[in-house]
Amino acid sequence: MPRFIPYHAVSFSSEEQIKRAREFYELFNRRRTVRDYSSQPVSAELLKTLIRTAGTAPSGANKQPWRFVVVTDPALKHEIRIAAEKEERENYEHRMPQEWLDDLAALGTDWHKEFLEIAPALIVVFSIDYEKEGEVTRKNYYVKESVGIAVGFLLLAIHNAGLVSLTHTPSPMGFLQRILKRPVNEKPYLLIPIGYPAERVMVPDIQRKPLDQISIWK
Ligand code: IYR
Repeated sequence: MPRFIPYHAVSFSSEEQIKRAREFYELFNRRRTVRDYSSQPVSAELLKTLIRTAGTAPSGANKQPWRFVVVTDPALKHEIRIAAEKEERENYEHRMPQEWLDDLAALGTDWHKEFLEIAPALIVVFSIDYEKEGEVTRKNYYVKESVGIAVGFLLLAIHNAGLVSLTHTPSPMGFLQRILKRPVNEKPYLLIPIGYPAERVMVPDIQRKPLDQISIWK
């Protein structure tokens, strides 16, 4: 028999609801991906709370198929940077088709990834497709969706705390499993540098699609 406990919704008047929804939107509409970091440290205490928030995400059959590996050790960050730049250089110079490079031109990205060393912390997110319990293999469900939602929560928690982040996707990412010594059932999903922006940081002038382009009402 499943065990159920009472759920108490947080309740607001409709005015409060609208105000809270607007404020939430305005706060997160200010979030931008930042690629230039200061080396100012972020406390472990703060990082733990941000990861706890990510861990509140819903997941397939509540398997919570994620692992957040926090890297602050300069030698490890250096090793990750060298390995990521090796792959990314190959991507930018040989593997990415021209159309992709053209699409990235507006963002000004290239294979140099200094931020992997300068940012005070990297959160490397791993997705877990299955768990071994002795001889038995138990698989997880909707792993990509679940981890994606958890990362969304993490990005909002980071922004809410006045920090900045970047969803970095070095490809292929196998080197993270090797450098961070994670088991074979943990697959690198995303690498998130986190910290404070460099002084006078600039971000690309990009626009968000308006509501009528992202929603359909019937
Ligand atoms: N992984 C590369 C390239 C890259 C790809 C996309 I799609 C972006 O939105 C940004 C970058 C990199 O991290 O530079």
